[in-house]
Amino acid sequence: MLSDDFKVLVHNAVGDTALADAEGLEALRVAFLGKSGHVTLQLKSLGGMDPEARKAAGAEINTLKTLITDAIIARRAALDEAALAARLSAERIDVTQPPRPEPVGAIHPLSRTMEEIAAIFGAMGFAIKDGPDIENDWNNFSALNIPAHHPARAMMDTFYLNANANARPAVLRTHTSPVQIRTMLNEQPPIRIIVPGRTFRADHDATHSPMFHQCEGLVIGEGITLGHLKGCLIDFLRAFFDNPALPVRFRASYFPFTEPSMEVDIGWNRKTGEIGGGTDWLEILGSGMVHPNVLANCGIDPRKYQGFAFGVGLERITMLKHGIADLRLFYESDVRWLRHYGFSPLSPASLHEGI
Ligand code: 2NL
Repeated sequence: MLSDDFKVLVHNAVGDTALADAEGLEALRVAFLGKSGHVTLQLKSLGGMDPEARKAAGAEINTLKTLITDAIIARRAALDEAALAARLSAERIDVTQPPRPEPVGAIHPLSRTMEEIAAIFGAMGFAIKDGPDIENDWNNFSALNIPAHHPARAMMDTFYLNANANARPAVLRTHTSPVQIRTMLNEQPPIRIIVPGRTFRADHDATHSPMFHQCEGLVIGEGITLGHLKGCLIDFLRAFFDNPALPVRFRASYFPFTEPSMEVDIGWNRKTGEIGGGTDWLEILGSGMVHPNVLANCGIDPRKYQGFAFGVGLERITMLKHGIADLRLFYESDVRWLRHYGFSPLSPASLHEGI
């Protein structure tokens, strides 16, 4: 027979579960169901009873065991649910709240100019090429018909790497032309490419940086003429400066790698700085028909193929287009300058509504 004490103990404990927290609940579980808990001890005492009594007592102990076990499980579930509800309400987020203003980055004016040039020449069917900053002197000078003692090759003007008497000198490219040389060596005409990129010259003052940017262009095909060069560059300049009536002038000049060579000027007003107005001329790029020696150096037969090329300084046209006065600020990574002169990353360059 079970003692009344045990029954009272179980019924009181079941009442206590309603009040217990997680720790109290665990203490109750150990006190009744643990190795030497009340229920466990009662079950052990069955061994000393005769079979009839054992049957009746066993059934009763198990009923009481189920009572306390169920009460503990139910209370634990209620405590877990309350803890979850408390967390959910403490960590609540309002997904309908409008976003706080976040700082938005800006596209650097030089990057913007490169994107605009890519959009304009892309529409004319040009591909974009790039190549290494470190070149050999054949790609940078010799292939371009630049003679051995030309001033551009002097240590004063060009950065040489590993300069010693035995090694073939490596140079930081002084223009992007070596990429066009590589292209002519590796591909057959027709060729229609632009090459934007970093270039280097040993020059440093208010208007010159030792690292600057250029974009050169090259068109090679059968029957390419000066007329193609003029049409292409007039279209480019009018699109870039967003002025369909921009005056453009071609003026005879000299480069070792082109024959004939021409400098290209645009109309402006020297007093106000306005591009397209006034009666003054401003030099903007260099161009010419590719010299037959350059074609031959690259394995292209100058009797079969002709071409034109041009080169433009990106800092200069960017400063002119946007009224930027100081070249040095291009490279200072000053976010205040960038916020002022930079462009939204959300409206990339396109010809959709003019550049
Ligand atoms: C300038 C002048 C120019 C070229 C660059 C070129 C490249 C090859 C062959 C022939 Cl591979 N020409 N490039 C031609 C004429 C002028 O740039 O004053 N740039 C800022």
